[in-house]
Amino acid sequence: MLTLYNDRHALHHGQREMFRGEMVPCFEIPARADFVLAELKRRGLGAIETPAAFDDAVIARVHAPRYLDFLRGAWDEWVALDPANAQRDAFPSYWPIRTFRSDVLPASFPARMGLFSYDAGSPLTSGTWAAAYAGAGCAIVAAQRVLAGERAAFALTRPPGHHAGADFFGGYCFLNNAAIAAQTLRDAGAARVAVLDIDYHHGNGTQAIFYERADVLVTSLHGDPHTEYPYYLGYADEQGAGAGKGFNRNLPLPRGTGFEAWRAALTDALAGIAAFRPDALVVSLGLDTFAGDPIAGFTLQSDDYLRIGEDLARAGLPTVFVFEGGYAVAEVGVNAVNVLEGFAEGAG
Ligand code: SP5
Ligand code: ZN
Repeated sequence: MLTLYNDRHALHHGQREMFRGEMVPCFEIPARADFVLAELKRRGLGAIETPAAFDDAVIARVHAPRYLDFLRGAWDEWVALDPANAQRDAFPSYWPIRTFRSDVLPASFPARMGLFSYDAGSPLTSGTWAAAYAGAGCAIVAAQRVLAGERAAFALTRPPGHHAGADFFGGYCFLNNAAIAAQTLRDAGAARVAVLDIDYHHGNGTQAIFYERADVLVTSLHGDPHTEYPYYLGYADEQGAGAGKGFNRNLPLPRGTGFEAWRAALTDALAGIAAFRPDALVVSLGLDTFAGDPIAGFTLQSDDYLRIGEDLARAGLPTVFVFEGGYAVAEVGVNAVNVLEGFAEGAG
């Protein structure tokens, strides 16, 4: 399988994140992508390329211009607040919850940082924009290559994307790579695109971006938000709105779910996708469903990821895989490549 690798991913390198009142070492670290790349090479799964250049217009069709302006300049504004900030990751301190305005763009950088985010767990670093932008390029080119006839392609990038909405970051995500891939497929002529999100956490950003659209079906399998991050979205009764009514599908599963029950939900998800008759599939490939994941609660084993790849191949669709979560760093390479190899074998 063709891989589009973001060779700038390590420019995003958060040190610590807020967790229950203390700053703990980041889970979303550069080594994650390094392990996946090393495993791809070790198993010789296919060509690995880095896009030299790409047309970035689609990014502004997914994300709001004022959010993109903010992200592009955020690090420089953070350092301008205080030169000592050059040694500290940027975090929001204020958020406009209900009753506050979001139409006014404050001059204050910390105020804008809160306007464009929803948690304190997603450090913004000196190279976050460069890494996220290059990663979006990998998603764009992966989609283009699939449209040009590749059976599948894998965007190997970080930071991840599925929690990022049209105008906010959070959940370690800044640009929504899966949404950007899906929009690229639509713009190039795919009439209907399905996004299947198998990260442990609900893909709230992807859901929100396509919630009122009937051309992109979003389906997500994830830990029940009653107890699991991102808590405020991802429930089964969220089925889309307006023209998008019926084109969003959430399959929340209880913490502790094992592969048998998880796979039954995948079968259900794939049946819904088949009924939609999409021209292409985007898979938000999170590996934090693994039993050994430090921040998640399902119990999948490494071999199970081969079966997932085989099941996905049976959908018979041109497929773009986008790397999302997965924090058992030493195993994330094997688990990711197991999905891709299972798919490649299943696709014949
Ligand atoms: C892309 C992705 O998987 N984002 C996940 C963001 C989760 N952020 C909240 C993490 C909560 C950390 N819990 C630590 C538990 C330590 N035992
Ligand atoms: Zn996740």
